[in-house]
Parts: sequence; C-alpha cells; structure tokens
Amino acid sequence: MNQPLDAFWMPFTANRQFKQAPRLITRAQGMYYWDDQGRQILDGQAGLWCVNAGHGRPRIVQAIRDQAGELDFAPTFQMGHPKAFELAARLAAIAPAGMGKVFFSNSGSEAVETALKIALAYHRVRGDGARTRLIGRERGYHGVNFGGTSVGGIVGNRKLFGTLLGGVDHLRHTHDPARNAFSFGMPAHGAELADDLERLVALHDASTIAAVIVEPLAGSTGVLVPPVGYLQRLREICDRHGILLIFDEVITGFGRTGAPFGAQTFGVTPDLMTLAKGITNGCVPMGAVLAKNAIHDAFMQGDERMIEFAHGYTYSAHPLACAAALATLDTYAEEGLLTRGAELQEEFGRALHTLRGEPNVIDVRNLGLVGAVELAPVPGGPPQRAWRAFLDCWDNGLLVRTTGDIIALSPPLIIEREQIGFIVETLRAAIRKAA
Ligand code: PXG
Ligand code: PLP
Repeated sequence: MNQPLDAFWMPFTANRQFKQAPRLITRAQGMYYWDDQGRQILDGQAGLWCVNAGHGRPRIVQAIRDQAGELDFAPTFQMGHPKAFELAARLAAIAPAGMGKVFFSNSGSEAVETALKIALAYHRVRGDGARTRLIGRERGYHGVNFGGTSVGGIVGNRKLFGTLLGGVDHLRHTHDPARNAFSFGMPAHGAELADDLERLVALHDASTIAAVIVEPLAGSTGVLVPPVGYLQRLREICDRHGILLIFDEVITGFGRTGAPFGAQTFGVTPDLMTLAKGITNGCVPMGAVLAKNAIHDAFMQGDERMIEFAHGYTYSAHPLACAAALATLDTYAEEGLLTRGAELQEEFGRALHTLRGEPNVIDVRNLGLVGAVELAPVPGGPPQRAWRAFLDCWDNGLLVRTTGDIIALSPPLIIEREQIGFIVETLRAAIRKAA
C-alpha cells in the first residue's frame, strides 16, 4: 500500500481491523472484480446489491461519458431537463399499474425519507393530519437517515442515536426458523404475523397511523423471504384502516426477485415504493419514490402558483444519474435481466440448498437471485463463523456479504451456470474451514 489509509473513516466497517489488512478493489468487469494484487474475484453480491447488470457495461459507460460532456448539471427546482421526464415515464412503465409518479433522490436512504414525508403530507393535505405515526418492522433496514433509522429495526443501527423520531412503532419480524428452516423460496408459515398490525392499530388507533413501511423481502438483515400470504394480509389490513403501505424496494427492485419489482413477484401493490441501487446499475448514485397516481394527485390542489410539496434535493434527477439509469433500463430490457432471476431461481436455489448438512449450517434461504446461508453462532462471542468464511472466500476469489452469522448472496443477474457452481463450492469449502 502506497497511500496512508487513516483519513477515510469507512462506512459500516471495522476500521482498525480493515486497515491492518486492507482489501482494495481496483477494477471491475462483468461478473468480476480485481484487487490491487491483480487477483480476480467473482462478485457474489453485485457490488452492494446494486450492480444488477454486472460491471462496466459499455452502453452505460458511454451514456455517462456523453452526458458529462453535454449537460453536466441542471436544477430540477422550477425547471427541468428532458432525461428526467423520460426516465420517470420509463420507470412508471415497468412499475405496477397505477404507480405512475416518480420523485427522485440520490440514495435509498433519501428515498425512504422522501416516502415517509409524502405519506405524512398526503394525509395532511387530505385533512387527515392526525395520522402521524409510522410503523416499521423488527429487523427492517431503511437506510441511515433519521426517519429510516427510526422505522428501521436493526438494533445495532439504532442504539447509538437516542430516541430518534417519536411516534414510531414496529411490527414483529417474520423470521421463524423453527417452522421454516430450509424453505425453498417463500416459507409456508407466518402469514398470520401480519396481524401484528392489528395489535398496533388496537394500541394506537388507526386514525393516528400514517403508514407502514416494510421491505417485501428483507435484505440487509440477512435475507428474510416473506411467508406465503403475509404481504397480502398486510395489504388488506392497511386498506381496512386507511393506512398507506410502503414497500422499500431498494434491494428487491430491478430484477432481484425475478420480476422488475418485488411487488410484482409477490402480487401485492403498495401505495409508495422506494428504489435506488439497481436503478443506475450502481454507476451513479440515485434513488426514487414511485407513488400511486392518487397520492400525487391529492397534492395538486390550491393555488397553482404555490409549490405543492416542499421537498427535494439539489441533485434530484441529476443528469448523469438519469443518463445512467436510461442506459441501465435499456440494458436490462435488451438482455431480459429483470426476469432472469425467475429463470435461474430453481438452479440457483437448488445449488445453494446443497449446503444443507455442511457444518453449522442452520438455514438456507432463497428467492430469485438472492440467497442466504445462516450459520450457528459460536456461543458467547461476536459472530465469527460467517466472517471467517467471508475471509476464506475472499482469499479464494469470491466476494460475499455477511451480517452476523448470515452469509448473503446477490450476484449480478448476468450470472452463468458455472459461476453459480463456483460460488457454491467456494462457499462450501469456506464453511467447512470455518467450522
Ligand atoms: N432501504 C433498503 C431496503 C436498503 O437495502 C437502503 C434503504 C438505503 O440505501 P442507501 O443507498 O442509502 O444505502 C438500503 C440499502 C448490506 C447493505 O450489506 C444493504 C444496504 C446498503 C449497504 C449494505 O446488506 N441497503
Ligand atoms: N445544507 C445546506 C447549508 C444547503 O444549502 C443545502 C442545499 O442547498 C443542503 C444542506 C442540502 O443539500 P442537498 O440538496 O444536496 O441534499
């Protein structure tokens, strides 16, 4: 290492440990990274669940280059540039029917803040302003800003930050290994966990609740696939009580579960949907909220000279991000990537499930092109087994993601059969060594 590493305070990283033995990525193409030693590493996590079409896609690279030369920046407050409108229309075209309005941000975290604010303001502009409570779910991840941290349910991400937003409550999570361990695809048991929302309605009264936000499939906490019928039940309860349903599709969006969005895979349409990551194939930061037309339309009242929704980011619909996103959608469409996860689910899932029976493997979960292997923790200490497996995989040319003792997999959607085999066998060897 030539340059000193101390100045960069790294996000979600054990900084001291990392800096003693850095892992530096210097190049990427297709399914692979290369490190500063020139070693090739298969990217088993699509960057950070975002590079869905694989790395270095020529069409996207060219679009970003061209855009930087043509129009580097344009405000979207009280003016616009053509690609912003084009992209919004293209997103609406692949979204569930009726979700035709798009608000842009620069990350998933900002998309979440935006969605929560739309939900609060929507009730207020309709004269139902007592609906101020926000409901998240245990083990949920909704980014790291204050609203998202508040509705989020990962303890380690919350405990340092005081009382966060008031008026927030949480549903129970859906993880139930006693009944559902080693389920292939959606687990059979747990639809009734959605009734937990009725408990919160009984406690707070529906008239005080603005919205429920959940990941249709929880990613960051270690891949929790929704039980059959769970999301339908949540939708019904929200409808019964006039509560908005927000799907945080930052990970599940753009083909990860086998359809463009999780809403389509699971057959449940939310009122608002947050997107990021795969929207630009991870190449330029961007996030978005998709809203049902009726939600947007509720704001379009009063004096037309007035701003209807006082919210936005300097870089909302940044030209580089719009250009990257349009080229990304073209790439997804040309190669059928938004449904490739459905085609590969069987093969990817079967391969992963062969890890059942390996030392300490207590669960394997899968859906589309997302999967997880959960290892039994070493009693008493911090999670070690998955971390040891991660390091072994890295040494052997495979990048996977760990959270606690869960190893998560979300390869680029361009993955080929042999690469599925490489992932599973490299992981198998690592799990045996981590025992
Ligand atoms: N919502 C969901 C469901 C997410 O998964 C965010 C919001 C926040 O997006 P930004 O762009 O602000 O990071 C996310 C992000 C991991 C991991 O390893 C997951 C995320 C980010 C970083 C790491 O599980 N998810
Ligand atoms: N802080 C200050 C002082 C600002 O002027 C602005 C934007 O103008 C922001 C924060 C918000 O920045 P952004 O719009 O990039 O989120």
